[in-house]
Amino acid sequence: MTTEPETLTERVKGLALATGFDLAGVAPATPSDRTVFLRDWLARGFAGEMDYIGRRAEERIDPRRVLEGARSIVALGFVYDPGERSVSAGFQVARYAGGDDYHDVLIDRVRAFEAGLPALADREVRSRGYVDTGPVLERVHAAAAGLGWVGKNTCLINPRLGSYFFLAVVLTDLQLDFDAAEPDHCGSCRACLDACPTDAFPEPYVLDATRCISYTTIESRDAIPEELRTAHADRGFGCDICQEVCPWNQRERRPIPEDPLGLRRRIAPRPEWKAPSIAWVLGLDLEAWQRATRRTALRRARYQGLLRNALVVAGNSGDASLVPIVRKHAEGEDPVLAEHARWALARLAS
Ligand code: B12
Ligand code: SF4
Repeated sequence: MTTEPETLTERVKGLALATGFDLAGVAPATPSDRTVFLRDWLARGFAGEMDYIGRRAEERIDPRRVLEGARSIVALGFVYDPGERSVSAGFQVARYAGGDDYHDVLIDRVRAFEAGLPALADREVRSRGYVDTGPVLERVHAAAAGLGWVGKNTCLINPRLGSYFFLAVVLTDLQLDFDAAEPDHCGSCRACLDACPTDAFPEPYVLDATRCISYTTIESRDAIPEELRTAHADRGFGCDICQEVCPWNQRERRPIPEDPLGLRRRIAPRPEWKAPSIAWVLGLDLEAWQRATRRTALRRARYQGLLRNALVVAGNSGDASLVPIVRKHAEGEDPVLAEHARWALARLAS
């Protein structure tokens, strides 16, 4: 039996999997109605304080402005959910955080992938790879590359693996064969829209980030809007609710791929972040916070942000034993923390 010689695209995808990624697909490096949708989203004010998105909007809309001569985008996926259910621990941390920061772990893999391209193409290759932080709409291109569909919760969902996976993209001047997009499998389901406690979806497929718990607890440097605080419940950093209720994330549907490089182990939450108590978080001084969040994605919320979130969680806990430590923050010098602490004390008293 003879085997067909592999195409360049097949070799490139093989390299991506060998580098440690679970999913790889290819999309054209062109704008689409989906990338243009960003203008609408920004105009509606849904980015909130995330000014960086608007600043490079035109690059996000057209990837050829990011890498001149770009022809293809290789979209890469990496499953992060270690298969453990979230523990309601007092202070809940989103599944993706709490271990080694995925940006650092995966950008290393992206660089290794890029380094392997010239040998496959037998020429110099121009490429630009990103994990999260580049001016690229990763979900849009990953959907076009067949890695999954953008669900009503705006997450990219793979029919086999669900949505608990990170994305990376590599823009390149290689002309590769494009994959077909995955059709939308949401159907009449609206579990995520109904479950969101802050009503962050003004309509299906559209997220108003300013109401999303992931934004209020990680991105926003402001006070958490008072009308949203109760709905935060025990969520102290990020939120997975719109993914937890999604039928495509039910365990029996989702095999966790092999992990020969041990990357998933590194990203999995460290013991102290699996079930942190509210009192422990509220008691962290700056030095202890630095130790506990070293090389994790939790750093993004900063010290003040994490304490602010913990005060909201404390206010929602109904746990009167927290009053003394909350009172300490109410009497502290930071006005944002003091205001959140006063709110928490009032809630605990009621
Ligand atoms: C800013 C940002 C956020 C913001 C805003 C999220 C948002 N939905 O826009 C906040 C802080 C809220 C956030 C939260 C989260 N994020 Co985030 N985030 C980003 C970031 C940096 C940019 C996204 C962006 O440009 N948003 C602007 C909107 C307009 O674009 P978009 O959502 O990407 O895509 C739009 C189009 O696809 C379009 N669209 C597609 N199909 C259709 C169909 C119709 C009919 C319509 C109208 C529109 C439409 O609508 C989408 C949503 O508006 C990306 C990384 C990147 N560079 O892309 C990560 C990224 C999207 N985030 C990620 C993750 C993991 C999360 C969280 C799960 C973290 C957590 N547990 O707390 C949550 C999920 C919340 C949610 N439901 O989206 C992953 C998503 C992986 C995946 N499988 O989807 C990414 C890709 C990071 C990464 N490299 O892995 N995030
Ligand atoms: S919960 Fe239902 S509507 Fe929401 S993303 Fe999943 S399948 Fe789509």
